[in-house]
Amino acid sequence: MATRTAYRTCPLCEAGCGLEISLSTQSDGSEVVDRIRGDQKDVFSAGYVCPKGATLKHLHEDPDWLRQPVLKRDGKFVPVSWDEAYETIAAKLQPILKEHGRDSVAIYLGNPNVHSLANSLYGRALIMALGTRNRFSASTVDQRPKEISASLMFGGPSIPVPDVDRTDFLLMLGANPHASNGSLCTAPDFPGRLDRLQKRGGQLIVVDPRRSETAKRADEHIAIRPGTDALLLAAMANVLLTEGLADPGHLLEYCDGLDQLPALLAPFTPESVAPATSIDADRIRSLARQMAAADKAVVYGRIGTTCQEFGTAASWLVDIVNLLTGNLDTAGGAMFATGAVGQASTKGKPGAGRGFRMGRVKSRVSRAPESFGEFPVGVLAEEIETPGEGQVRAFVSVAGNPVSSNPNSNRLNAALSSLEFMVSVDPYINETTRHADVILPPPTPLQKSHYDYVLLNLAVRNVANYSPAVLPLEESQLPESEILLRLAAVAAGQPANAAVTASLDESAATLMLESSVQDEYSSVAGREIDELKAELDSRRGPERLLDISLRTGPFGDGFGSTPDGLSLKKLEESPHGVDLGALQKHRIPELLRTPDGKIQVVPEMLLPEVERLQQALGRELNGELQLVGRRHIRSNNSWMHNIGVLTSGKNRCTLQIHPDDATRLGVKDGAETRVTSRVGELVVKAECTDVVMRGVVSIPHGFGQHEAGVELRVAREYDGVNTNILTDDEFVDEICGNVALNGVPVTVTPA
Ligand SMILES: Nc1nc2c(c(=O)[nH]1)N[C@H]1C(S)=C(S)[C@@H](COP(=O)(O)OP(=O)(O)OC[C@H]3O[C@@H](n4cnc5c(=O)[nH]c(N)nc54)[C@H](O)[C@@H]3O)O[C@H]1N2
Ligand SMILES: Nc1nc2c(c(=O)[nH]1)N[C@H]1C(S)=C(S)[C@@H](COP(=O)(O)OP(=O)(O)OC[C@H]3O[C@@H](n4cnc5c(=O)[nH]c(N)nc54)[C@H](O)[C@@H]3O)O[C@H]1N2
Ligand code: SF4
Ligand SMILES: [Mo]
Repeated sequence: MATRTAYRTCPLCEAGCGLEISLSTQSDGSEVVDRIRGDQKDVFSAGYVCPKGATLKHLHEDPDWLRQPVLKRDGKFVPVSWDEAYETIAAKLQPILKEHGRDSVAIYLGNPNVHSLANSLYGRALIMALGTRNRFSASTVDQRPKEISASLMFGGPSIPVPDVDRTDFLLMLGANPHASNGSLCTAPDFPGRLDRLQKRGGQLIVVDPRRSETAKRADEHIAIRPGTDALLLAAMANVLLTEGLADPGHLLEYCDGLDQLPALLAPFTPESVAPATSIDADRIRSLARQMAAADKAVVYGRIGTTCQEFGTAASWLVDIVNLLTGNLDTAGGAMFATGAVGQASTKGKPGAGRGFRMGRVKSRVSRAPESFGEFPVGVLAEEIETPGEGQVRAFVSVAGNPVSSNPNSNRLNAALSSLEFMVSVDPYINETTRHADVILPPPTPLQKSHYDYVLLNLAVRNVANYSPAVLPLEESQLPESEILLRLAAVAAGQPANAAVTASLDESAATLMLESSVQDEYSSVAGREIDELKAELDSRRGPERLLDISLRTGPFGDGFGSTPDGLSLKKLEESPHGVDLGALQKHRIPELLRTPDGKIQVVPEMLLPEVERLQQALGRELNGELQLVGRRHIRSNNSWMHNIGVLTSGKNRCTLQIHPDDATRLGVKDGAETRVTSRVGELVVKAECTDVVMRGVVSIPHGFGQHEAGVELRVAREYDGVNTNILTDDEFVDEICGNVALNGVPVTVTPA
């Protein structure tokens, strides 16, 4: 019988749904989870949950989830104590650092870091302690182009989100929220929000090379050739400008460079982009007119527009079309969320800032540009393979599975096996971590507290939601904040013990408070750090840092100056979350961080991109097909295929191919089919279906966990392939090196 109900935000994807978790007490006093369902009272998700939400129980009970560190001895992983694990790491890492310098160690941070409070707050401490330039993350197989385009335009990475709850017209490119639940747009029950948009008479138009689950339910699906979204958007902007439909509304006075747009986009007429995009010129023209005519309209682009050859240009043009149609920074358009943490107080902040720079440092081998302090993941393998000063000899992965998620997997796989030392902070022995010498496992999601430190800054409502851990740690486990801080201690040449990590934690809190009291616009400007620290009770670790962020944030209690404001205590008393209202319009100019306090409509860095786009107008395919990805509601990138209830049923890892292409190439439905790209080759079952347009094939990512040494008993058996064997580390969005995972040229033959 259930004896307790706990509430917890689901940390698995960006939607952040509220969960209601029923537990019962066993005869030995321990608790087990009986059931997980949507929390009807959650202020944001109101009971919505997808099939993955309930599997937090399965993750917690998964026998393959490591409960204590493991160390590789004679090629086999054996359990060891935390002390032994860290001693080994120190013994291996320190000599490499001493002999070859800080850059000889690379670090990769994967996607779950942004879904973990501890990692969002302490990942940086580890990076600083390592002191390497060779930093990588999943961001460069994901949203980096959007971060760059937004930073160039607005001076900082403020990314506008579509105001789905109030818009009348949503033009969605390269996103499939019916599977993904949305991204760079935190919106629990995204599908329900789209239904409501249509029910109130609004329109949803989906642009995608595949008739995705979202496209099927849209008012219209427009099939587009992969990689050509920037051309479509440039042509729409061109129509708006030439037909006198462009009107940025209240933003006009904050625009710098608007007058350059007409000449710049003149070559991109609907007629000129029609062949490349394979969208009718008349439809492009009417789409622009529809956007202009709608009272509240918004363009939203996601993975299909960022993980492609022209990701940065497409991301920029999404915001240009929103700007030109008067839909940027207004209700029902593209709006800026005000997160309760992670943003400084917004009161009274002037627009001017230092602006955005990238490429200050270049990677050693192929001179790829740094952005946000990271190199693109596409160059990781060559940094390991290429001898010479600065060669990467040791590797740290935290919550990442790059062998599965990064391009040219075979190459990266081989590179990782050549390392002198590798340590992974990860619960599983998978394609990547099997190469590690030591694996440090985090607690399960039910054993961690949660606040979505990063993604609530991209939500369609202003919301704050904290959940304490539901279940206690086992004796053999450590909190993930402690795991990361101990690793930081070792990297800094200090002992990995609780005294050292307590002092690192103290410094983190002091630093955070320092930057607030020194900020003249902060609610605690000029106050004493010790006085503020005294107010933080006995909190330590992520909870203390979160409390500081909340209290000094835009909705915070200012440590007493705004007594009704937010604090962690207030969130603890609100298990269903705190609703802070609809997104606020007219955040511009206050949020701009450009040097002149204006929107850079035509960032100089993008001028060569426009030229590159022009060259793409006349491009033809040499009889190759273009490979794109896809997601399924019961997947989560590469790491949840070990949960049987999520992998049961029909095989999902198929090559979708249009029946006309299949006939032409002699490919039979259900038959083993060979797919070859510049870098790799694999054999996969074909699924002949007209959901993909002619000339396009699709394979989902995250499958193919059969490699020797992988200890995932369910996932190993799944009949799937790793599509990133085909994706190409040299096929990138040139401006930032973000990998073009979509639109990869491939040939297809019967196997
Ligand atoms: N072809 C193709 N490739 C893609 C994509 C695509 O669309 N197509 N999508 C890309 C995108 S958007 C992304 S974000 C990347 C993701 O790329 P990655 O982040 O590299 O890969 P994930 O599959 O998310 O792997 C997450 C890892 O974190 C571990 N993990 C899970 N929870 C925790 C935790 O709480 N703590 C720690 N320490 N570890 C944890 C898991 O065991 C797993 O090893 O993949 C990219 N790759
Ligand atoms: N169930 C589930 N949910 C997830 C994840 C997961 O793996 N599974 N991963 C999470 C992560 S890390 C992320 S980043 C988000 C991603 O969330 P989404 O961006 O919604 O990702 P997808 O569902 O892959 O949808 C991308 C769509 O882009 C289309 N596409 C491919 N190439 C192009 C192109 O050139 N142009 C256009 N217009 N479309 C193109 C594909 O056909 C596909 O339908 O999902 C998150 N949520
Ligand atoms: S959509 Fe599913 S996986 Fe994502 S937060 Fe909600 S329940 Fe969790
Ligand atoms: Mo992602």
